[in-house]
Amino acid sequence: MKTCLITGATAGIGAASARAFAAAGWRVIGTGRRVERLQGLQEELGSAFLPLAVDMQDLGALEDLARLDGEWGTVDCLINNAGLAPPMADLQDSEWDALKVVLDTNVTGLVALTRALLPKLIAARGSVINLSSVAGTYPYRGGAVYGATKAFVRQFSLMLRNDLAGTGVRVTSIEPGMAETEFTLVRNGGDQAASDALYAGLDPMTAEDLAETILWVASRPPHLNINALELMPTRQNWAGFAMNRK
Ligand code: 8X3
Repeated sequence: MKTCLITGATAGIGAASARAFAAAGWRVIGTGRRVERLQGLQEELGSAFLPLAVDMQDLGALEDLARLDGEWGTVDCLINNAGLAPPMADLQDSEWDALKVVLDTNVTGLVALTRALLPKLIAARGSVINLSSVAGTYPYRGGAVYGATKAFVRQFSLMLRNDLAGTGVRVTSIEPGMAETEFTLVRNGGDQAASDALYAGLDPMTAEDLAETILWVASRPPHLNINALELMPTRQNWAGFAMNRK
């Protein structure tokens, strides 16, 4: 039986992935900050799920996570899902504390955990699946730091493949557009009405859409590496260039 480690398993794409992988016969280590959410998943998924309270900003906790041994000591697939966006704001109007949490979580924590887990992943000839975003490729106003962290995740994924050449470890960057999860709620400070308004009439992707995709990527045969995968709802596309006339 294979084991995957999913960060940010408390909600959204992470929780849906935990369910999808468990249903496909994987054992799942799920991490997050909200312990009661993880316990709820454990009640649902039973002994196939190991909940671990881990904050991606706590580098010591990430090292401990990578040192897990015994029954849960093997990791065949790392799903770096934990991530968030600061409130939409031009950088000149942004709050540093909010940006720092995002940088620490989306970039520093992701790199630290991946690096710490590589010996296990190499031993397992496993895979790393990183959650980037379309925001890493296509700029929009008010998302400079968020988009830049996701561009980092994409390029980190591609270049990590080079470092891992010959090990059999596969690396994928998943780049979703609009998916209706708690993402927007977190971004806008908990305003459910604003989140509902953003997704209204858009038929956005769901956490389950993404979980199915991630499971599909993880289930490809060992000779096949999906480098990057960009997904959008059919009703989302590109806005073009803005002009600022004098
Ligand atoms: C977020 C994607 O399209 O909502 O990662 O900016 S989008």
